[in-house]
Amino acid sequence: MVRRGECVKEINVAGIEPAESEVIENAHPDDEDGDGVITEEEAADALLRWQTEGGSMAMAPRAYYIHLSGGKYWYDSSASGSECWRPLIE
Ligand SMILES: [Ca+2]
Repeated sequence: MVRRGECVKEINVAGIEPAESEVIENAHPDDEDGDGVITEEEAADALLRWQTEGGSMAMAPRAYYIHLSGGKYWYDSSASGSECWRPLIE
């Protein structure tokens, strides 16, 4: 007899590899979903915020630079300020 709530759970095949939506530590402030990738949209949003709302002058161009370098980045705790976020070249 099968009781309610005991149905077989779906196996998440995508869970075998790190999901792209995984939130990383020390995400760039302009990485809106914190997934370790600056998308074109996030880079554009960063530049827009910088220009219209007086956002960080260092962070927005950095976000755009990371986007142009492929989007992925890593956090270098030995650097300072916006330099901490470095493009991840694969
Ligand atoms: Ca992102």
